[in-house]
Amino acid sequence: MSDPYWPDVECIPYRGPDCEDALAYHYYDADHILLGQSMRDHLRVAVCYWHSLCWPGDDVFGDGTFARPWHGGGAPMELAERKLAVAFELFSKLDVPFFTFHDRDLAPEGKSHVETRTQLDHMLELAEVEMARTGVGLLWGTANLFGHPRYAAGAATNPDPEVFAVAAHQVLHALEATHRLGGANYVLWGGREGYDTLLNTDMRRELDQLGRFMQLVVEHKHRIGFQGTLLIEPKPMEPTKHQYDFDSAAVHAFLAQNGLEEEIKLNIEVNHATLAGHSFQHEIEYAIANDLFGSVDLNRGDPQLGWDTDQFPCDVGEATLALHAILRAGGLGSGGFNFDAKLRRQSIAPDDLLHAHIGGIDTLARGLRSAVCLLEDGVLEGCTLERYRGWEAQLGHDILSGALDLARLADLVEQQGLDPQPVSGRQEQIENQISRYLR
Ligand code: XLS
Ligand code: NI
Ligand code: NI
Repeated sequence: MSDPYWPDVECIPYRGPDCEDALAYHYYDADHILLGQSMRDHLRVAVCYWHSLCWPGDDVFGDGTFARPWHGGGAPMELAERKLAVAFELFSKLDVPFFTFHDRDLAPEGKSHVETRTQLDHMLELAEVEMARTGVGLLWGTANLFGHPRYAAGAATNPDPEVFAVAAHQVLHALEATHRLGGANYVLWGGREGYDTLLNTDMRRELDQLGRFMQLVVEHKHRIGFQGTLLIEPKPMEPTKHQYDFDSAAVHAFLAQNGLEEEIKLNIEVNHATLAGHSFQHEIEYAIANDLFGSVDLNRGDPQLGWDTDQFPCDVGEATLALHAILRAGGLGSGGFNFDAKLRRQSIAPDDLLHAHIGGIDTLARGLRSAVCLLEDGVLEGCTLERYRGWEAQLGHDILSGALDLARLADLVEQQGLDPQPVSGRQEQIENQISRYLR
């Protein structure tokens, strides 16, 4: 057992908004009941293994800045074991119910496929012990199909079928690992499933390969009896110029084309929504409206930078509107809020990792409290219902039921002399009302 990384920190307590202690939750009171459910169960918070434990703080211009003791000075598997101990120290000190991981975060790649598998198995055994000891569960697992040079031209969409096969081997084991750890979901993020240039790309062929890959994963999920939800995480670009899973609508079309709408849902990431030119709320609402909502990665971009900066959330208004939509749709189900978020490279103090998560979780908790009040008072329901009231009357029914064809509809307009009058959308009034509800 290695030494604790935060020896002076106990489990982060809830202390309320007036407490001055920065190492405390000011809004996230895990056991507090809202709408008949604890905040813990409403939010299903997860900490991600990769940015928080694996990433050294490098970027395309510079080396790692973090100097984590478990990043060097030992054999790869020894470092993986040290990292696991710190990971569970972090999860349990933050008192979060879940974590998320890629296969390669947990165990490094070996010299052969068999060694890779054996190393992952060994780490899974240790993870099982830590999960039992701390009570931390797995929100989702995934496979890293973008880091190794073999995946430079994609995994499932690679021009070489041998790369497809190696990716399939990797996903089979990552899926089985997730199943073994009792994961609630399994995520497929198409990191390099796209193109850098169309000049050498056969798009039809690559989309067919991706469809086949997803069908193989679905079949295997059922074969092993994995009860969790399969999720695709849309992202428009980066690292590729264009990713096929561009946004929720593009993934929706892909799923429909491959008959997979009942099998695969969406993991919506805030920063990916904005990179695609949408708002986070848009992606959530689109997924809900099409029965595709699965889970959330709650990391934001920077309004002035056009890339995936993966920052911790701090916008209570944005969290409120997302939670409002999710609660109205019946809650997260097997999904959760995963902090797929990175520190800034200058945040090199050990406790920066704690502050970052505390702030993100408190932002989410404020969003939840505000959304619950909005819902209880029916603020948005009221004005939306009112706006569509006409569709509840005879004309609306007759149009949608098919009772009127185009010609009869046109006749009716003349016979009844229809003269609909514009009504106010009241956007500013609604915005003011929401702002009064922010907690
Ligand atoms: C990258 C993605 C990635 C997925 C998991 O932009 O967000 O972190 O969530 O592979
Ligand atoms: Ni993500
Ligand atoms: Ni991302």
